[in-house]
Amino acid sequence: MDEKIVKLREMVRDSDNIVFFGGAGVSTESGIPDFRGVDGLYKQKWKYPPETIVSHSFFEKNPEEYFRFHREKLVIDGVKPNTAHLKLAELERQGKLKAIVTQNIDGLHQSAGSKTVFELHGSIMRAYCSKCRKVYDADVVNHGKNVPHCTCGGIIRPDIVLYEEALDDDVVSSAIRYIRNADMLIIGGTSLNVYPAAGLINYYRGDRLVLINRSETPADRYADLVIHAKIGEVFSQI
Ligand code: CNA
Repeated sequence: MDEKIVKLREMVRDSDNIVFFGGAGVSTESGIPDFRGVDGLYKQKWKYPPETIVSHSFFEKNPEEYFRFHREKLVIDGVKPNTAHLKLAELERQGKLKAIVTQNIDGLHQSAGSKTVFELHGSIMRAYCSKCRKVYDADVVNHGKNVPHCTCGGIIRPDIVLYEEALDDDVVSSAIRYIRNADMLIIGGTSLNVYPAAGLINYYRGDRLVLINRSETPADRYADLVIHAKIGEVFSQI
C-alpha cells in the first residue's frame, strides 16, 4: 500500500492536467450509500431494485413510490464533503486538476469548492417541471410527503438523468474533451457498470491511469496503478 501511495504522489506531482472520474463510492465516506458496494442499496430491503425505481418508466407509472425512495435514500440532510471531495477541490485550486466528471447526483463536489464539475447524471440540488420545464427549488422534490406539482399541473422532478433517459450532449462532449486531453486520469469509487457513463474513460490516452476503488472493476487491468482501498483514506495521504 505504501509503495502505491508513493507512486500516486509522484504521478500527481508530475501532472498538471488531471481529470477525476468518479461515482457513488466517492460519497460513501460522507454517509451516502452507493448501489453496489458492501453496504450499498442493493443489499438493503426495498420493494424494487434501486435502478428500477430510478428509471423513467417507473417514475411515470409510480411517482409516489419514486418520491418515497428519493426522499428516503437519495437525499440525506446534513451530509458534508469528505476528504476525497476536499482534496480534489484543493488540487483544482492548485491548478493541477482541470475537471471532475462524476456520476454522482449529490452536489458534494461543489459543496467542497470544486468549480469544473461535469455531472453526467444531473443533480438532486436542482428541480424542474416535467411538463413546462419551469425551474423550482430542489427542496420541493427533496422534502415533503406528496408528489410535487407545478402550477401547470405537471410533476416537478429532480434534475437527474433517470435510467432509460439520455445524458446531456453538452455535458458528455465537455467531459470527453477534458478526459481526452488529460495527462492523468484518476478513476475512483465507481463499479464502472453503468453505461454510457463508464465508457467515457476510454477516451483517455495517457499513461497515468489510476484506479482507486474498494472492489475490483473491469478497468483494473488497463490501469497503470490500482489501489483497492477507501478513497478518502487514500486521498488523505497525497
Ligand atoms: P456503484 O455501482 O454503486 O459502485 C460504487 C463503487 O464504489 C463500488 O465498486 C464500491 O466498491 C466502491 N466504493 C464504495 N465506497 C468506496 C470508498 N469509500 N472508496 C472507494 N471505493 C468505494 O456506483 P457507480 O457510481 O459506479 O454507479 C453509477 C450510479 C450510482 C450512478 O448513476 C449514480 O447516480 C448512482 N448513485 C449515486 C449516488 C450519489 O450521488 N452519491 C449514490 C448512490 C447511487
